[in-house]
Amino acid sequence: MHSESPTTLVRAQERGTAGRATAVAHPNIALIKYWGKRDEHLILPRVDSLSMTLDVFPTTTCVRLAPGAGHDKVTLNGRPAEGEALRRVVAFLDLVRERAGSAHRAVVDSENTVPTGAGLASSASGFAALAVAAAASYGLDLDATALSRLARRGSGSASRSIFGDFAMWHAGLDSGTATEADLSSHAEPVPAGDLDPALVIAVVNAGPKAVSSREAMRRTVDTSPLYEPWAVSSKGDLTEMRAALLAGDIEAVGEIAERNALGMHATMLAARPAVRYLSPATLTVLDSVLRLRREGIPAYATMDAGPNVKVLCRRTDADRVAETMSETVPDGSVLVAKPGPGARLLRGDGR
Ligand code: 2P0
Repeated sequence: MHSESPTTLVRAQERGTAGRATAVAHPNIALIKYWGKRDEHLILPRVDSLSMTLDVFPTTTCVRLAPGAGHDKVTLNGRPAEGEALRRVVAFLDLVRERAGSAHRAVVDSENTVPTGAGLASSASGFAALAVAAAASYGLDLDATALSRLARRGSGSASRSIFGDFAMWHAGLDSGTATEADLSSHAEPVPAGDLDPALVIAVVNAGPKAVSSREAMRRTVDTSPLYEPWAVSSKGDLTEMRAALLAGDIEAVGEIAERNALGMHATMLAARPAVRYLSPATLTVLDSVLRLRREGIPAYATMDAGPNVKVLCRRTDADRVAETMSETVPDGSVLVAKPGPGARLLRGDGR
């Protein structure tokens, strides 16, 4: 497990070169899902969520201040960013500039190692790395909690990728001022007992999604009669999940994660019009997961805003589970991930 303490995570002035910093962050997969916002501008969620940060597919992002430049220059995987992707990065930099009292534009260069079309979202690792690198390059000295809050403003799930292993993102205070709500909504590490988990990722379809998760969440909250009941039951799931993690009980962790994810998809299916990310291939994989369980292997599925399935199991069972997944989706690809580290600055700005 990765026990990087928040206080050692980032001291921008010590570890970043003034005006330039490079950070690395990994994606995370939620075991208790974030689905639904109560404030779209501040990205405040309706529910608490809890995730495992992965040890695969880091995003590495360099932010360099460009005094005198008239606009930000953003490159994603070697290509100039445009459209919505550019708009979101510039809006995020505006937030950092406002806090730093700086008017300098920046040059952002981000490399994401998720294989093209792997069907894994990169916004969590992307905005976590951007938050850490941008804070350091603009001279903001933020602790891990403040970085999590900042990363949240780029993409909700990025708040969790600031931390390694297991992290819980607090929905935050629902009463009081916007500032109080903002301050109270951040992730924190979650203790786990003797648990040696793996997530076997079965990529059944690498194509782009028909409905963005942002739009799908909005539609679900606005129109699904199942949303509120799921949000209520998710509270109980989270309490039980924390206890199961602490007890190192992989069966309980898996059962809770699976029911929470299926419930989230049920809310979408009941939205008007319905949002359906699960494909026939997804259901075939879910059948295989059930079969593994009948054979005595604790394996449990979770799905996000897409058809791909992540199967939680013991690390010692990961090869067997991966083999079964490869047989189940011969045209897909299968990857094995384990708990990974939190976001961090690279020393000496090395890349
Ligand atoms: C999660 N997902 O908890 C949930 C489960 C997808 C399904 O977080 O609008 O890209 O940028 O805050 O973080 C995907 O949502 O959404 C997501 P925004 P984000 O991982």
